[in-house]
Amino acid sequence: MRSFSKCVIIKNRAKKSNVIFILTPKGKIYMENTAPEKRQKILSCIQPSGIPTLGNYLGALKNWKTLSDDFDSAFAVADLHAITVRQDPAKFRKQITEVFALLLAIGLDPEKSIIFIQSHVPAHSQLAWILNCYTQFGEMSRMTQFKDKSKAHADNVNVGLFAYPVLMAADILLYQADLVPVGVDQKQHLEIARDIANRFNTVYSPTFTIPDAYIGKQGAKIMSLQDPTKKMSKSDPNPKSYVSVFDTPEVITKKIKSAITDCEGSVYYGEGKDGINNLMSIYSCCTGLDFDQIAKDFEGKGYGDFKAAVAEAVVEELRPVRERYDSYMKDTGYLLEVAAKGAEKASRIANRTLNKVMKKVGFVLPK
Ligand code: ATP
Ligand code: LTN
Repeated sequence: MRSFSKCVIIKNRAKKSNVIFILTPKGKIYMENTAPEKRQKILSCIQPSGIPTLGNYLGALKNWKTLSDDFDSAFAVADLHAITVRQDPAKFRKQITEVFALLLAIGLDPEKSIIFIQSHVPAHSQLAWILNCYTQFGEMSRMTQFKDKSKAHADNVNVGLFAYPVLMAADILLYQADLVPVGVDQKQHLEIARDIANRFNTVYSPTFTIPDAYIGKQGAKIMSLQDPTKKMSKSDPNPKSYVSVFDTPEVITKKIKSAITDCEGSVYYGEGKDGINNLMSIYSCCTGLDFDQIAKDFEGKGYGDFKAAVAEAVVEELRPVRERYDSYMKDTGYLLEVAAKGAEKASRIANRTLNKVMKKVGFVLPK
């Protein structure tokens, strides 16, 4: 061990390494360059299957922004996933651009995070095919999202809808993600991604990082405003059931004021109070107040006052996102440039993993 009189550590954020200066008792100065810190990686995606809701924002997007400061991060618009239900081409094209603009509007920085469109990186489809062959029919049949969506789209129960979690596993595993920030509805899909990764690693040798879901304490499942036993969803045919992130303040206020509650009239978190519980979760995410504090603040006040406060908090939470979004949408050329750069960076990482996988399986790689 070396003794020293003084030690100064300078963090090199760009190279993710530390330079250590050591002053010895004899007055000599040593400099050491530590190996780059291995930053953990996160990846997540959102489907362009409609205008994102307050549920997407509080359950996922808001956490993406927070986590992107401390992790190596990649975020994508999952357009390939979205075609598991039929999309109108013109509307679909518009939605992909809108959701991409939203990723910038929530504050993600394309210089710090890789932000891309899933279909621009062919490795996603390629790895998904390979992983299909390491996934059992039985385990896919248990997926609750598949069961729900096949009921909702009974005329189009396609193979893509069935294999949806395998494509999601490919998204995650290509980037060797340690953490995947999602809403609670995606927990089962994360478990399958872990199972597939473990299986592949066991059949061959360690290839994939085993990912963990990151589910926020609050907002992990925002419920429908019209049926608070159901998840708020952007593809719900009833627009009153969700607040869209681009709704105007007037529309947000109207939707929250007409949210289904109960007839008890007192604000507290409790069993059988799904509507109020949901509004309390929304209010808590937007203000940072916990449930006890909210109940205290609204003691003796009715649902009218509470809903007005929730509406105001949501309007203020979404205002800056909407303003930034409006300005990004004025320059779709810029958005496409950012998407192209993002796809290039993403492809570099994804192809590295794909090549590794192909070699292990025994494919002959092109020269
Ligand atoms: P669709 O309704 O088209 O199936 P979705 O909104 O349920 O879409 P995605 O767009 O793929 O699904 O979701 C993106 C992220 O938002 C995921 O991490 C998902 O878990 C999260 N999310 C979706 N709905 C909610 C919700 N109601 N509450 C919390 N998080 C949610
Ligand atoms: N299935 C996800 C969207 C999604 C995703 C991913 C999320 C597609 N690929 C990879 C996390 C990581 C959903 O939220 N419905």
